[in-house]
Amino acid sequence: MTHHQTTDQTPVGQSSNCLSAVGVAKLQRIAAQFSSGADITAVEAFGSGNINDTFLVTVKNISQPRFVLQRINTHVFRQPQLVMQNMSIFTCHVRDRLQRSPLARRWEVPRVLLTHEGDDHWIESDESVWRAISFIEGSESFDAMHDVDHAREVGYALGTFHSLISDLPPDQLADTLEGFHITPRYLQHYEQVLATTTVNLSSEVTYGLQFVRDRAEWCSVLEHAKAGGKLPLRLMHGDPKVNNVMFDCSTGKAVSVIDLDTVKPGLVHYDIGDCLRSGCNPIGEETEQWETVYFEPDLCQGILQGYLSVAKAFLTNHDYDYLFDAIRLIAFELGLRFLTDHLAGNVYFKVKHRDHNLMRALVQFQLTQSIESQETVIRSLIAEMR
Ligand code: GN1
Ligand code: MG
Repeated sequence: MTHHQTTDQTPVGQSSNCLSAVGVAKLQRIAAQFSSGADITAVEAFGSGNINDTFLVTVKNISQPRFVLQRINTHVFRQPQLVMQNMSIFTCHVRDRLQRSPLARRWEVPRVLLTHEGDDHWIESDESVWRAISFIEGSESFDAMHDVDHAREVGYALGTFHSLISDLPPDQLADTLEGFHITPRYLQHYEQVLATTTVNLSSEVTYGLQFVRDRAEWCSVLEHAKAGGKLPLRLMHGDPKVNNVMFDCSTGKAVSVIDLDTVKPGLVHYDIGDCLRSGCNPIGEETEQWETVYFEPDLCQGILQGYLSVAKAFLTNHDYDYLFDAIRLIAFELGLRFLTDHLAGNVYFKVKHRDHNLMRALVQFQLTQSIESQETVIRSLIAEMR
């Protein structure tokens, strides 16, 4: 069990002890920019994101004793102002909507905290970019799901998230990460990196290369459906992995989806695929025992039931037709992204050791294979829910 609000991390390729890398005094000074004058009592490293650096700040303030401080990874998010602009448009829209038509249960939207000058981010003298977000008190997140009820709640959370933005026109949000989840673009980049890599082509790497080759043609499936007008461009979360869903500590109900960096135009299929690839892998994406990874169809059914209890209202027949491909594709795509980063020398995702991204790639490929081998079961449980 974890207690983190995950989001992405550090300067590209750096390993994880970001607290000592930045320095406590400097962190306290940056945190004070967002604390509205309240004294800072603690700053600790927080969460397990792969891109940004995340800290939990404790302040002497009874109504809001904690907030989340993050250094935005500007190698990944090259226009951090646009990320913050999207976040503001999103949170304003959802707050307004919830005020007009409240849900029958607790639902929270993270708040962007402003600096003393009223800005939504702070630029340090070393040009690092920082922002602060409210901590959802009395909530927690989990890296793995315990049971089908939990899975239904995760699905409900994603459905609620999509439903609350279904009336916000996609063109109102900027594209803050060009090419994100466009699988054929990742494949193109992979081929470029492969042509010049100096990484040792071990048997595991060779296995990965063959795995990609065998699926290269199919991997444009969602992009083709989008280009052919079958799947509409909508707003998406972009990264709804299972530990980005917050649960109320006392009721055990989902209360929020956090990590709003990649809320932008895209396909809801990317989100459904990402939620399922992270939620239905009980061993988790960081295991070193990649051969034992499997996709659990009961959890998949639970997530989809929860999701569809809300999303049935806006999904089309074509949307259902591409659900299986979405589940298979996003696991494969993440494996491809990890393998590419391994071949490139670990320049995008934070790593703890040299072969970390290779291990992560093998985990996602094993998951993809498990999804493929259960195609009939997964397709029939989708068919039953239509
Ligand atoms: C990254 O940093 P984090 O954990 O929130 C990545 C996601 C991946 C995820 C895999 C912007 O998210 O796409 O699914 O790692 N985010 C970005 O754990 O690339
Ligand atoms: Mg993220």
